[in-house]
Amino acid sequence: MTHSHDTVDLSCTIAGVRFPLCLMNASGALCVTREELEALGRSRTGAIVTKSMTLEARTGNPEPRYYPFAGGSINSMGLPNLGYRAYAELIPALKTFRKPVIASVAGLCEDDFPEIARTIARVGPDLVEVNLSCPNIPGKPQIGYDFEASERLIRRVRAVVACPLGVKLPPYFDPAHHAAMAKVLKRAPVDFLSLINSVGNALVIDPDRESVVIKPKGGFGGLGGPGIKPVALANVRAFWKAFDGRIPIIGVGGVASGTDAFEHLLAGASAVQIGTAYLLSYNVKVLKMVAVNDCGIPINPLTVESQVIGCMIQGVSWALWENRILDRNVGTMVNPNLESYKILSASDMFEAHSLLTPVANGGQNTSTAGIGEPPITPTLAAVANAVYNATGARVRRLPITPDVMLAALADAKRRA
Ligand code: OXC
Repeated sequence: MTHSHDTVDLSCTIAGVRFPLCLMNASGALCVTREELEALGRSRTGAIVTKSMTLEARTGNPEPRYYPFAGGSINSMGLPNLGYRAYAELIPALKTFRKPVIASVAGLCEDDFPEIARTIARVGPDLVEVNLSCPNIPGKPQIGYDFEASERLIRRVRAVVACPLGVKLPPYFDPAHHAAMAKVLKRAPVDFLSLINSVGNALVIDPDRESVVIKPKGGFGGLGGPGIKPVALANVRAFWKAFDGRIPIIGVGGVASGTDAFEHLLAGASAVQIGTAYLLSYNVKVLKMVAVNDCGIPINPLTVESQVIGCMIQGVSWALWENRILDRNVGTMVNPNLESYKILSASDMFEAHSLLTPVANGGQNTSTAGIGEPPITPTLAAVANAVYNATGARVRRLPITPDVMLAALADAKRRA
């Protein structure tokens, strides 16, 4: 990094490949589909990192499989991806965005890795990142914890890939393991390291529901977000030392601010990837809402205001979370329970104000006015309009989840 009078140069070079910016997405979050990858291409990210690809397309593990909470997130996505053939077709188009494309390669068994890598390397990604650390495939241990298997696998992939090759490792928690893996990586060898994947097989429990929060593997999943930053920094530092600073490291884990990224650079990283925080950046959050209603002269304003605020909560819940899936043949709702039918929770609560305009409604003194639907329905449009005012993107689908936001942003860009 260099600093001149009025600009900061945040470019970097990894294994001979120049990155216009040393910040990029981490493989996993919002980099599965063509739309998501193209959105990265249009964005200012320093590279486009694909979701880890497997031999066949995968829908991934059953829902719920991702759960954000105050300390970060837990996931057990189970490698949902389009399959390597689809990415082989996509990569040439992604290269037109004129920033490095990193193809992340995974597999369900050792033989998958070289097979995928051979084909993918031919379509010209700038770098290949071999994922040795997905914790979420039931019955498949993380390869990175088996040093012999890792070495065998890297050698086989190395033999079929000419471009810079790196590995995405799981976190290690003991210097003996850092040393053992560093030996493997020097022998194999690789050109760069991505450190770290999520902290595997963590468990988050919701005490109110007396239940784990994700379904696959009995609730065990990969931990991401702010809580894992110290573990990530320790791994970046340990491998930087083991290689005497002679291998480029991409730091991943707990990066949500410039300071977090800077800490990774201080630990020894040349670039930084952003996972959980990138996913959350497309989450729409309502911070404050004011509802103005005219329902005549309320006999008990407090009750009416409470009713209005309740309606606003329902409206925001509908706008941002509730996704009722109907069986089109019989018209019944097929979301089986509140695990797969999300609603607004206490932590999503916003500052809500109700203003009543106490005017006579023109009827006789005893006439009554409803205040049920009126405050709910416009709330949905108000949220969508606020999104439009903030981003310039019109959302026409509910609930406004990150994928809907991404599609709306792409649409706005096309129309511009
Ligand atoms: N790490 C991965 O390598 N993959 C994903 N999750 C994770 O934490 C996944 O798809 O499950």
